[in-house]
Amino acid sequence: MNVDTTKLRNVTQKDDHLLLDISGTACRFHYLWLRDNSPERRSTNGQRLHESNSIDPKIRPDSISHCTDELTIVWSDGTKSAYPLDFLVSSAYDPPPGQADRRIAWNSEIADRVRRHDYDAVRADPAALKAWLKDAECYGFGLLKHVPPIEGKIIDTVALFGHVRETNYGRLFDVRAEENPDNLAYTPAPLSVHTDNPYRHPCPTLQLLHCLVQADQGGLTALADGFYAAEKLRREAPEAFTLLTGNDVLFHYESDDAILENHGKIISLDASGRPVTIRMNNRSLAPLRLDFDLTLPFYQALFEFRAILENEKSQFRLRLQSGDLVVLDNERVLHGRIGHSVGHRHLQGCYADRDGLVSTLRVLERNGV
Ligand code: OGA
Ligand code: NM2
Ligand code: ZN
Repeated sequence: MNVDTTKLRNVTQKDDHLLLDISGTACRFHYLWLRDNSPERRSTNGQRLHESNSIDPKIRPDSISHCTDELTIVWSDGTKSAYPLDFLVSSAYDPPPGQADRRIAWNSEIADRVRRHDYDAVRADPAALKAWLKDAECYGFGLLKHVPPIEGKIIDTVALFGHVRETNYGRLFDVRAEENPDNLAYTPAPLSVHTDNPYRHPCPTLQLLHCLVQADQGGLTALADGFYAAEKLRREAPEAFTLLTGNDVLFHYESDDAILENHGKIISLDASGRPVTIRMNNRSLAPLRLDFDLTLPFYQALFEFRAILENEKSQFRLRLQSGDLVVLDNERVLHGRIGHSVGHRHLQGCYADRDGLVSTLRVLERNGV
């Protein structure tokens, strides 16, 4: 509804609600809801200044008046509320609002339109920062070029939108081949696409990887959109989809100084059935302990999902160059390493929180950047 041309035409009092005619559209609001959401009882930052359960659920208006852009109610408890029409339109719940979905699913075809953002531009120009963060929100990843390939620069990059999430791996970690690796990550071997740290609770929602030294050969980075793959699985193998969305698995990690466990669905759905969280990490998936009769079908479902994710047609592949940095939604976009890396490939990584990134993006949007 266009708020500028929208008019409050008529108001009809019903038993427990008001029926509004807003430019010809009928829209209902309960009295309890109206009294609870009275703009007068909100602070300027939107915080409610009263306890909702102190309101009599049977509260009724004593009198109602309106003009084309405001509704005014004097309540039976003696208080008065004035509702600007734009507030009523933007908060309407009849019918319930569809959830805005900013996510754009992708597969290998994204290669032609992936934007390479520039570190200096993102640091200096809020519009460039916004464009990079928006990619992270919509596609689940954002690529930055020309981040000086200096140890620790990744920490300064996180500061552009939020805070580092420190874990048992430290504030940042190095990914390079080591003498006595305790993790497949620290070898030149390929890594199947995965999300990091599904054994942590809560699981870090963002991961950043910064390339200091690129591989001479091999060691390509593969990214795959877990939401795209989940929808493809739902269409092509609905039984597999049901198994992966309906059963918890356990992820486990153990080292000298940490024992970490968390469980959850490989694909979690929100209340409207849309994928919200993907957990996938072959290295740290604990032995399955499902019902005996579910075990083989579950393996099959897992392999079907992995086949989609590992198919080249689902992946965006690139060789990270020195100075490249990628921010990933670690509950959506899986990452992996393809081919044996040759040379002194060296990445630094760290974790961070998605809500911090989205908050920075929203503030930029609110400021009209
Ligand atoms: C990891 C990892 C990426 C890479 O260590 O978990 O994903 O390209 N590394 O080495
Ligand atoms: N490293 C790179 O989540 C994982 O266990 C993947 C994480 C060791 C911090 C590896
Ligand atoms: Zn990883």
